Amino acid sequence: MKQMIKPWRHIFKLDPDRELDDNTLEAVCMSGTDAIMVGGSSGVTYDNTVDLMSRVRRYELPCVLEVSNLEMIVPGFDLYMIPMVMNTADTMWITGQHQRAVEEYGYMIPWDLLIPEGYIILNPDSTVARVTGAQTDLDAAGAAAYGQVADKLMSLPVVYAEYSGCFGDMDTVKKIHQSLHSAKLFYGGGIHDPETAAKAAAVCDTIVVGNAVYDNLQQALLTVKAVK
Ligand code: 1GP
Repeated sequence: MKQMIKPWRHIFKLDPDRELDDNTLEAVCMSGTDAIMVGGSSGVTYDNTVDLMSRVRRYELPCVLEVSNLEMIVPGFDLYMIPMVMNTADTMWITGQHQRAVEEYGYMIPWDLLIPEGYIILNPDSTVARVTGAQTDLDAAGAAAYGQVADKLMSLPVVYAEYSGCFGDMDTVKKIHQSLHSAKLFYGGGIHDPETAAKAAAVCDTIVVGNAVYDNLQQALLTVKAVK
């Protein structure tokens, strides 16, 4: 099952806390993207996660949950991505929430379906940076060192360079990518058209497109063909 993520080049990330009409959802799910990731940094609940999952389930593509709080854990996804924030001093976001989740739900966790992600949060103005207390003031070498901690010390299968809301510094992303040995690099942040998609895809394994779905659907859809 975990091999599923290997060839993924493109993912649309949908936020359960944001409205998406049926036509838009259909266009996104039929776009040729490799997977839908359900996740968000605020306002995500059990109810709105179940609702979005069941709507995505009408289509054949993989549907994965990126777990950012305990309330949103819903059974029935193909995979569960588990962020561990590399660049925070707040252990709640490294192992704290995870420990609570295992203590509470350990007996029913489908371990084979879990994929931990080493998150490197690089946009100081993003909600996720604020919520996790991420120390975003990193140069390329500093960010790449976190990538190596995730990959080589912690053996995490995915490193996620997260610029949520703004298009990042591609030199930094490239440096992270070059420093990884086994982990796959996901990049997300500010991809809003084919050009930004191609630039990001050139320096990572998998691009993640979020806001563009809500802001400019037609351009968002074009990001798929730009990288596949
Ligand atoms: C957010 O990395 C994703 O977690 C995608 O970012 O919303 O800026 O596309 P955008």
